[in-house]
Amino acid sequence: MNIPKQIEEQAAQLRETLNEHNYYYYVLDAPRLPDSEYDRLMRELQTLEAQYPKLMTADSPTQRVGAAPLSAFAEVVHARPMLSLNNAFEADELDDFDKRVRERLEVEKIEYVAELKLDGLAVSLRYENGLLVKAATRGDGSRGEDVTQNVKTIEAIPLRLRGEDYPPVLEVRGEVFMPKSGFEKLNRQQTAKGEKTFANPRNAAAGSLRQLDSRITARRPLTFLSYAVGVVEGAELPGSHYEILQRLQVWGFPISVQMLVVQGVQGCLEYYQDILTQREALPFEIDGVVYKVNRLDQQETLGFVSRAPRWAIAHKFPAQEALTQLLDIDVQVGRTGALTPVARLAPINVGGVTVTNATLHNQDEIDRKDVRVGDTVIVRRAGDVIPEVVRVLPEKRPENSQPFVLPEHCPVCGSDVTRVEDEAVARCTGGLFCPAQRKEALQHFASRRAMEIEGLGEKRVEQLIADELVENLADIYTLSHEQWAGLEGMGKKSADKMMKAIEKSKSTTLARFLYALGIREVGESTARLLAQQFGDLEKLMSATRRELKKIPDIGPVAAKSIVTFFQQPHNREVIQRLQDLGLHWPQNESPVATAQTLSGKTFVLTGTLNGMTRDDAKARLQALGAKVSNSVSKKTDYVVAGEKAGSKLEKARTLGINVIDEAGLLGLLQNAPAN
Ligand code: 5U1
Repeated sequence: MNIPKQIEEQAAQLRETLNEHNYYYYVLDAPRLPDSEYDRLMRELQTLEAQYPKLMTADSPTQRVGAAPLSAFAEVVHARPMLSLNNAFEADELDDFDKRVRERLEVEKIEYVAELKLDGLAVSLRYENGLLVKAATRGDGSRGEDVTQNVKTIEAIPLRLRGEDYPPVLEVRGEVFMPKSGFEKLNRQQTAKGEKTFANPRNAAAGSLRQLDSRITARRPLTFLSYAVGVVEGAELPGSHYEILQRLQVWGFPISVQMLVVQGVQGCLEYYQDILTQREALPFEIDGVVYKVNRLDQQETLGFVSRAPRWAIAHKFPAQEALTQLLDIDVQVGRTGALTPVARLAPINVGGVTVTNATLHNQDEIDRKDVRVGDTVIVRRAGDVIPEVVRVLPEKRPENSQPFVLPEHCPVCGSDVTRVEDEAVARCTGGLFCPAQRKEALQHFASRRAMEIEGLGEKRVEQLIADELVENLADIYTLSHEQWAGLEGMGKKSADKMMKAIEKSKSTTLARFLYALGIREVGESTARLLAQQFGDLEKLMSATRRELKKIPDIGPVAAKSIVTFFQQPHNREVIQRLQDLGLHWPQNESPVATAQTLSGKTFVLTGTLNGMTRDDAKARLQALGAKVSNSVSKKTDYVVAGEKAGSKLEKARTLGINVIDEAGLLGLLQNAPAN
C-alpha cells in the first residue's frame, strides 16, 4: 500500500516529538510535556504504524515494547575490551594510586573527573550512522551477551543519536540500573503475584536485562547513565574525559549530574565525603565513587594492566550487606496486633553501623527464604529502612535445624493468632486485652464515632499508659477524679469535664459499642448492621460463622474475625467488666422488627451528604430492606444526589431514573432506626 506523503510526514513529526520529549525527560531531567500528552502522541503514532506497517522505523519510540522471545543470547566479541576498575577502600590506598599516576606522568598534581559508581550492570552500546545496532553486556570483558532487544526497551537509551555531528561509528559504555523506587515497586508486584522477589536493585536490574523475553524487560523500571566511550571511528573526540561526556549528553545520552572535575587527592576525598552524605537520598544505589584522570593523552600514557586502567580507580563505600549468624527469632506484636518475626543476629558492622536485629517480615517470607535459627545469613542495610535478612547460606546450616513457624498464641497476651487467607500478616485477636495493642485500642474506643469520650485523645491515652493507670479498656471507667487531675497538664476543671464525658459515654448504642471494640473488619456500617440484625450483644457473641455469613454484606473474612474476637476469653472478660461498670444501650435495635418499606428497591448514593455519611445512609437504607449499589443502571430505582454529584447524576438523568436529594432521602428513612 502506498503511504500518502502527508501521513509519512505526520509519523516523522510524531517520532521526532516523542524522541525529543524522551531527551528532555531522561537526559536533561526537565520534562516538557505532561505524561498524558506523551501517551496521546504515542498512541497516535502506534495507530499510524498499525495502519501503515511500512512506516515503522528502527528508531521509532513505539519499538520499546520488546520483541519475540529468544532461545538464547548470541555472543558479542567486544571490539575493545570492557575494562574493570581497581578498588580503593581506604584513603591511603587512594594516596598510593595518585602517587603512582603522578610518578608515571612526572607531574605534580592530577586533574580527575569524579563520578558515582552505580550499582548496576555495565553495557556497551554500538551506534552506526546514528542508529543503535548492538547492545552487549560486559561478560568477561572480552565477550558479552547480545542484549540489543532488551536494551531497546529502556527509554533512557537513545535508539537514534541526536544532531548531526556524531561519529559514524560510536560505542558508548555505561551502567543499566534500577532506581530504588522502581525496585521497591517491582518487589511489591512480585510478592502480590506470589513470585520471587529480588534481593537488591542490582540483582533486579541484572535479572531484568538478562531476560530472553524482552517484553518482560520492557515492563521493568530500568534506566541508564553513560560514563565512557569504547570504539570511535570516523571522527575525533575532545581531549578530556569531561568534555567527551558533555558531548555524549548532546548526542542523547544521560550522564550523571553528580559528575565533577576535582584537583588531586584532596579534591577526590572531598567529593567522596560529599557523596557519602548524599548516598541515602540518591534515587538509586551506588557502591562508591570513581576517579578518572581527565586528560586523554595522560590516560593513553598510563595505559592499563590486567584488564584495569591505570588511570582510574573506584573508591568504595562501606558495604551494605554482610554475613552473620542468626542466633534466634523473636516475635514482636505491633500496635495493630500484627505479628512480626525479628531475627536476632550476632552483632555485625553493615555499612558503618552495628546491626543486631533484622526483620523477617512474615511467615511467607521466612518460608520463601527458608530462614532457620542457627543459619549463616546475608544481612542488608540500605538507608533508613530496617535491616533485613536477604538470604541464608544453606551450605553452612547446622545439622538438625528446624523450620520456623509463628506461634499460634500471641506472645504478649496469649490470645489466638489468626491469619486471613491471602494476607501475609498474622494477628493477635486479643484487641481489648493485649498490652501491645493497648494504646491503639483505647484511642479508637474513645474516638468521636465510637464511645465519643470528649478530651480523651492520643495525648491523654499516652499519659494513662505511661503512668500505668490503665491495663485494659475497662480501667478508664474506674479512674478517680484525683487520678485524672493528677495527670500532667490536667487540673481539677479538666478532670471534672473528663469524668462527665466518661459518665456520658456509658449511655450508648449497641452499634457504637460494637464499632468501639475495634474488631478487625468491623467498621461503622458493619457494626450498625450487626446491631440491627442481632439486637442483642449476647446473641452476637455466640453467633456462628455460618449465621454471620447469611447477613448481606458480611463476607467470610469479617465473619471469621468476629467469631474469633468473641471467642477470646480475655475479650469477653473486658466486655463483661464494661457492662458491670455501667455501659448500656437500648435493647432491640433490630431492623428485623423494622418494616422493610424499601424492600426490592435499588439505590445509588452520589455526592456529599451533609447530615450523615454515605456509610450511614447506606446502612439505614439497607435496614429498610433496600439494596445499595455503586453504579447507576436501568435497574436503579433512586439516585440520591448530594452536593457536587458528578457523572452518576448525569447518567441517572440520561436514563430517566428518579433523583432525590438529601431531604428526600430523610423522608424515605423516617422508618429507619437512627444510630
Ligand atoms: N562512573 C563510572 N562507573 N564505571 C564503571 N565510571 C566507570 N568506568 C568504568 C566502570 C567499570 O570502567 C572504565 C574503565 C570505563
